[in-house]
Amino acid sequence: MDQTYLMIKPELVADQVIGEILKMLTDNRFRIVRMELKQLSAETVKEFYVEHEAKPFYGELVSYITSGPVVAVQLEKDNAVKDLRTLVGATNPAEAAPGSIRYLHGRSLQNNGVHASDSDPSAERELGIIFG
Ligand code: 3AN
Repeated sequence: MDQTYLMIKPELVADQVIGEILKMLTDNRFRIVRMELKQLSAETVKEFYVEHEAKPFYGELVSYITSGPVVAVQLEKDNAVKDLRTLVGATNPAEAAPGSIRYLHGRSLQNNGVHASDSDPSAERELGIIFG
């Protein structure tokens, strides 16, 4: 079965909307196989977002993701990566499809609520970094 990684970012954890997001996952037939409330270190987040290392927003991205605990979720479903990206919506909440997680819960391009792996190799890499 295909696997993917979802990360509920600190602002949504702080706002207690984890339950709503988990319900959207299970309503869409994702199976939660592992889940942890975790404070990530700067080292872990830098490695996780290494593809953005040269971008102007990298420093801010690292401080934002380490600003409080995230909920790290390993999910299983046929076509997990593609189906989760669809449920999550576009990176910019202003462009996310109505009903998607970022449409409902994202606030800005940076504070867009959740992260979802963008390919099978990314999912494997990200699950390895977060869960070891
Ligand atoms: P996605 O999370 O949809 O795969 P990426 O990988 O392009 O999007 O971006 C990773 C994270 O970096 C985003 N979730 C967002 O928090 C932040 N980000 C992306 N682009 C920008 C930007 N132009 N300005 C500020 N933050 C950004």
